Amino acid sequence: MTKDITFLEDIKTGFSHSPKYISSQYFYDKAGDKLFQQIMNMPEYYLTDAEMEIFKEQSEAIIKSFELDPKKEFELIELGAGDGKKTQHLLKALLAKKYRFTYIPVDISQNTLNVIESRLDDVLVNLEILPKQGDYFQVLEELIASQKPKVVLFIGSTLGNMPDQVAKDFLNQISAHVKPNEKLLLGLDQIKPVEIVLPAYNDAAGITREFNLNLLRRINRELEADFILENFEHAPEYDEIEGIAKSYLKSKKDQKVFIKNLNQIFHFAENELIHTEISRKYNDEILNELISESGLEISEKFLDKRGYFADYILTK
Ligand code: AVI
Repeated sequence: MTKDITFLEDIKTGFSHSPKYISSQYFYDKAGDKLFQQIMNMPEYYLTDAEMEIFKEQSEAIIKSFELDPKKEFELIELGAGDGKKTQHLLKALLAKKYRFTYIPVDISQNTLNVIESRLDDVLVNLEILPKQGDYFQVLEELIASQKPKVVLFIGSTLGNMPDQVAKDFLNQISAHVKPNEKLLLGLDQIKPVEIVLPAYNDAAGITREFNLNLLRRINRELEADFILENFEHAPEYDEIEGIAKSYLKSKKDQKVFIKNLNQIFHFAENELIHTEISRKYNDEILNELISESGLEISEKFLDKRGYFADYILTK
């Protein structure tokens, strides 16, 4: 209920703003979760394959970089657990090396946690898994009292969906929840040419387009609006100097849309844009600026063979 009111208010605020926007957190309803899974399988969406390759081929070196005491049990906490396909390789390597640890995937969606738990139960029988549903920092707060050392994972370049100031605050918060020498493994897509990045946000099969338009479908359903989806097009952009991909929905014509639950009509001019997402790309300099006040430092960096994606090890 609270969530619905927030959605309603956020849409009102975003559509009353110039330029109009919708927060990218609203992509992820049931249909959006499914579409994102499909995006990850698209040939143009290199991010997943690149990070998968790092986990598949460099898990042993990653584990070394954690600088764990093999005699001590530890907690491996994954923020925004996804489907576990990438993490699975790291977990497997840790088990093979006889590390004793509890894997704690944290996600706001219980459904996501159920999927990951059943997947991992099937492939890694000896894994101790303790899924936690809820807000990342609430869960980290609960775990702060634990005497066991922690390694925190935040992969998939999810940080890139936050504006830099928000990302900075987020990293400061993570740092506040870990002890000296504990590690954060942070997966970040790297800045690269537009010819590679833009297709990842505009796949030929049109899945990302559907993912973006699903926002309007969701507003229609949950807020009783009358968006005609055909009247909007998916319009992504990427500026390789700035290193930020931006997604928009563009109004194909001058039109009015009624949102019943707000009892309000919104006007969209021809070619008017609704901003729906940023996906920042990084380099070491940008990351160093983001962590400059956090007490975290880059201690290692693992790249895929093409140098598209990096998993950084940050140490407090
Ligand atoms: C979840 N996140 C890192 C994805 C990204 O690449 O920004 C979401 C996404 N949006 C469109 N395609 C994928």
